[in-house]
Amino acid sequence: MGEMAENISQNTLVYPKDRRIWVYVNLKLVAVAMFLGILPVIGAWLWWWFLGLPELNPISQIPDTSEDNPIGFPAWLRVAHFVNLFLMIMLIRSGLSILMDHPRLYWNDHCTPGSEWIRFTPHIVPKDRVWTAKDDSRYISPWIALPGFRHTIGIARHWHFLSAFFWFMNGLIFVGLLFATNQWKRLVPQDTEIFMEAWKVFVHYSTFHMPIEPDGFYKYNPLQQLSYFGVVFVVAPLSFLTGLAMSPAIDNWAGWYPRLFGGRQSARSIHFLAMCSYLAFLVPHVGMVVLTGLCQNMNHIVFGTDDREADGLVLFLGGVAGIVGFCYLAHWISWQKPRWVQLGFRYLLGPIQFQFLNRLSSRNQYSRRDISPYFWPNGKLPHCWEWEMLGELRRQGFALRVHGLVEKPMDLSMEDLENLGKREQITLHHCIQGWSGVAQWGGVTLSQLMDCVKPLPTAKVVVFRSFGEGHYGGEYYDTLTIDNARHPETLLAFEMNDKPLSDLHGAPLRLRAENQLGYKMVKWIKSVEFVASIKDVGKGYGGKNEDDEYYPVVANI
Ligand SMILES: Nc1nc2c(c(=O)[nH]1)N[C@H]1C(S)=C(S)[C@@H](COP(=O)(O)O)O[C@H]1N2
Ligand SMILES: [Mo]
Repeated sequence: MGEMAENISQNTLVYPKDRRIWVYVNLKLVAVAMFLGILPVIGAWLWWWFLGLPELNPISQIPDTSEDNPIGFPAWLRVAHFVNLFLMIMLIRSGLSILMDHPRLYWNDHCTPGSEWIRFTPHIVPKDRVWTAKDDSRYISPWIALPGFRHTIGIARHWHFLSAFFWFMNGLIFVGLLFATNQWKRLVPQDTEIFMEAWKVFVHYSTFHMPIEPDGFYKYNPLQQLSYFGVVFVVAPLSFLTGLAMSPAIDNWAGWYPRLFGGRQSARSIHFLAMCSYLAFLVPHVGMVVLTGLCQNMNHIVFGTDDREADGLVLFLGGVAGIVGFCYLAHWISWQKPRWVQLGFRYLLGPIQFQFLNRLSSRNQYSRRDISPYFWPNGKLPHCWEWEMLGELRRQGFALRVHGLVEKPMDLSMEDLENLGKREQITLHHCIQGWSGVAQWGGVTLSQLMDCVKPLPTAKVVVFRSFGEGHYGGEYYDTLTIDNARHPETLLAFEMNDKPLSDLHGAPLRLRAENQLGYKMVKWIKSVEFVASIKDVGKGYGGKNEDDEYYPVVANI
């Protein structure tokens, strides 16, 4: 396996020897992107040479101090702006940790190695041996990412979703108050002339002619207005919507939803590009704030006043120091008190996960044509004799133990299971790390099994135990709530793409729970137990990954 010693607990800081991160992009794409980026600048220069510097509409420079126009920045706006800055930093830092867990971006849902348009790893996936998605994850420095290091996606996702939740709320309040007051007039274009005016300003900037700026206390210049509008009303909603398009519960419920963005992986790519556009916005945004009267601009957005003292700037720098302090605190909590992060997420956002996402049926079905030619493997093959001695496709000599809080505990052979009936489905698999793949699965539904063994009313949780071990050693297991076990698409699968399950993908039996992430879908299952609570198994957090890697117990986002 990879460069890192495998038998470590996540709390141990490990610097793998190979810490290379490099960006390998499809060169044609870079050329096209550079060309598209440079095109407007070339246009601006040509305009200047042949038509001269365009004259700016003088009205756009004169402050309009009439009653119905925004004057200055109210407190809610200034607070929302700062909260947004703070949460964006949290989102980007944790997002980078998530990205590095599957450091490849695609425009197709199959994620076949080599089909990515950009990768952040020097590795080319070897074809002559098993290379799991976990082998593929990269190290990222904690100076850049939260929590950083390698394969810390559990914690990173908790920070990401907690921040996303508050960021979304902050955004709703911000946009709501924009329209409840006259502040929307700063951002929303009111006639189409603004595009031409913005272009003229662009010609000025690109040819290094600073135009006379309007006082931002009253209004923005047209280019500024359009770019702020784009960030608030295009990039931000797009980030949110593409984020949702990565959820297994949503995608397997409404197949049209991820297709709006070109599929689940395109949504992930767009999510990443949206982050890039924020950063691309941030550079000129901060640059212009500095160049066009730093102290005055800072007073606008900090105190809501229009004078030139330095106190706004000073308080803002204090705020930035506060953010840096919080980043350090978040890093410390992530490594010293990771359970707090896991449980913080569970108690704050778990109820939403249960109320909305968990109820969606995974009714969306793909067709055989959609089946992925490549399906990333994950996990370690079992190496215990009970599994190794099983005959013919691991089916002979196998008996599934079904026990615990049930009326009729049973040992079921593969034949017994097949005789219960078979359901087939073609669905999109979502690994927590970021990759996906479409496959056909055939197996017996958990409902059918439950009808046989008759769980007692006290049984609330179903435990699936594996012959295999977890990433950091010890038996791999995971749990489903009784409700998720009853979903019609929850299967004990013995077939993948019309063939008996292979060793790599979980022979003889593996779980399919289509509204959940991949780590819930235990492979190489040896037993199914009904218990009263997740507290009754392992360390009590709901599964091997939940225990060791602080993954969430409900995995529908
Ligand atoms: N026993 C066991 N089951 C496991 C895992 C594992 O490590 N051990 N990994 C899980 C994860 S993270 C994923 S994404 C899926 C991957 O299934 P695949 O290898 O068939 O693609 O299996 C899940 N089941
Ligand atoms: Mo996974």
